[in-house]
Amino acid sequence: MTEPELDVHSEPGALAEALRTDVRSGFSATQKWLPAKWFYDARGSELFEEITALPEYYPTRAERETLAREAAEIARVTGARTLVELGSGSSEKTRLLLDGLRAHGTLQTFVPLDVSASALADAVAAIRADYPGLEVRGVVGDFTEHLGLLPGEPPRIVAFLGGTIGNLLPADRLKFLRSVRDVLTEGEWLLLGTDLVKDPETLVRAYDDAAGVTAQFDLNMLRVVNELLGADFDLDRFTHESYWDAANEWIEMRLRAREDVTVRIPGAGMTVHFAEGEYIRTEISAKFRAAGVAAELAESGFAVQRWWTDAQNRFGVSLAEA
Ligand code: AVJ
Repeated sequence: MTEPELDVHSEPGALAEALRTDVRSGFSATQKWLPAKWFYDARGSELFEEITALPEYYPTRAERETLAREAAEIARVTGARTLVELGSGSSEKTRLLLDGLRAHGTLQTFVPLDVSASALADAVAAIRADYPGLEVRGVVGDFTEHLGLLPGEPPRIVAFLGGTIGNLLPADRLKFLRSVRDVLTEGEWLLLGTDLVKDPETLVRAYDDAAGVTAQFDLNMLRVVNELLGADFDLDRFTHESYWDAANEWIEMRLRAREDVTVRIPGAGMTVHFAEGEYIRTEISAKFRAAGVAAELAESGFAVQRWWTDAQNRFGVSLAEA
């Protein structure tokens, strides 16, 4: 192996440290919550891959439809030499972009960045095997923190797919888009996937599937807290819910206590009480309108050059220039 397996931008123990900070602040808030990134240990990343194949979970298929149709156009418009993918997970949809950019003849380097080291290692190995000659530089990190460290020759295209931007609160979203804009030079690119507002029933079912995979995914966050902070969450005492917040136009995932529960969390130095019916907000997944996406991109210093959706108008993809 001539290249390093992964660049890891965190010290040993930094993960538990970061979770401790989030648990302390999230569990002392009036409305208890934890950031969605804590779903994604090895098990959580596997469960997410399962979610993407569920009949109810349309975003992955809808986005793939657009990327398959437009990959050649994306390559033609951007002429990118480097593809950076933020929150890449398994990098499966990325292959459509890699194929398009390779066929165009400009692509040299692929930089997948993900918080899950295990998911990233698998993706890096698979892409290296299937794309000989492509330089693959996996980066383990949080896309809200490690953007300054991205390698690769310009022009770069940063792909942020899957609608993951919807997992950030609106204020953090803008901060994040500006930070992406700041690491790019004029003439570089952002490819952004955004799930779109649609009827609430479709949205709610996408986050509460009949097979219960999303429930397992949601509950996995409590298991992560148990593992990293030595907590004693009993997963059977919490139940998964998907809720459409019409005013904010986002889906919330919630873990609701079935009964009064007291949880010891030694790694955070706290004991937390949940009253029966009280819930932890584990994720927001904002849904967008075309005009809103364009406005946020413009406000962050991007010029939107293309906007595409799937045939059923479920999911939007923007190509924006720095
Ligand atoms: C990480 C944005 C792709 O919000 O739809 C899937 C995560 N959560 N089911 C989303 C998720 C519950 C997902 N993304």
